[in-house]
Amino acid sequence: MAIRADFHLHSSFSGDSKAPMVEMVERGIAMGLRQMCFTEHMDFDFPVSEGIPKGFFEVNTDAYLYELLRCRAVYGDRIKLCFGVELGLQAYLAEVQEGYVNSFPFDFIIGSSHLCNGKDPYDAGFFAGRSEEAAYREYFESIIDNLEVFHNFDIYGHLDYVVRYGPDQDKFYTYEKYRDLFERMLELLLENGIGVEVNTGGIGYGLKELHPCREVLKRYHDLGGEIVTVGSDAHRPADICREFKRAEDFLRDCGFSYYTVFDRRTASFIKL
Ligand code: HSO
Ligand code: ZN
Ligand code: ZN
Ligand code: ZN
Repeated sequence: MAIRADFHLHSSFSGDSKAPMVEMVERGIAMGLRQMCFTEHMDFDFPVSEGIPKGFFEVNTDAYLYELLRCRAVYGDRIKLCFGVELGLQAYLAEVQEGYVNSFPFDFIIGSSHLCNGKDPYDAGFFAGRSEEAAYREYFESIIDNLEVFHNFDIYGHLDYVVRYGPDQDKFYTYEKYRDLFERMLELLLENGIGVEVNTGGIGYGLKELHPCREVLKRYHDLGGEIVTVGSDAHRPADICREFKRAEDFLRDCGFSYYTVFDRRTASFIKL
């Protein structure tokens, strides 16, 4: 059985996507999906820079929900459409994040690290003047900082997102090098019932593997972790379900015989 739910999708309600929601939905139906969960960007206090004006990654959640409900009315007999958000986490924003997630009837919330101590790994400056390993460590440490103060989300998105942008990406990246940090991260995820996302979007950046790397997902499984969603992180119709066969093999190899979907913040499990 193929994976028939894509739980990480953007449309034009995200600052960095131009794709109309209806085009995403039509492509999802054509690909044979049974469920799609939109997870538009909501990154509070994202730094302003060239090409990123104030509020760029802050979804207009009312407008987004209105369009999602309209799509449900049109396509609801062909596909289940879920109301999600990708919340860009920063530890000092814990209260703002808590208020936001409680203000809308979300089905699913991804917590993601797009910033690390206020800096964007997407900018080359994040890596300048230090080793790649030092930059990756700072990023993983900031995930731990987030997990120590905020838990009101369902899964951590693309746990090793930072390697997309490193000078050598995942060429020299191993679980071993960051073992101490991953162990703490996984402990906090398990303690708080937060799952791990298999994000296939990194392949488009030239990575060898999906997010997170194999050892991280294996270790999450071996420690008793059960919540694993799959998402393409598509920002345009052509990327929906991208590398999903690979995600299926990856899940099996890490010990999972199912994947997870969410409805009204409640998990259910679908056999692979
Ligand atoms: N957060 C985006 C990538 C990015 N663009 C960071 C600018 N800064 C990933 O969807
Ligand atoms: Zn994006
Ligand atoms: Zn993201
Ligand atoms: Zn995303």
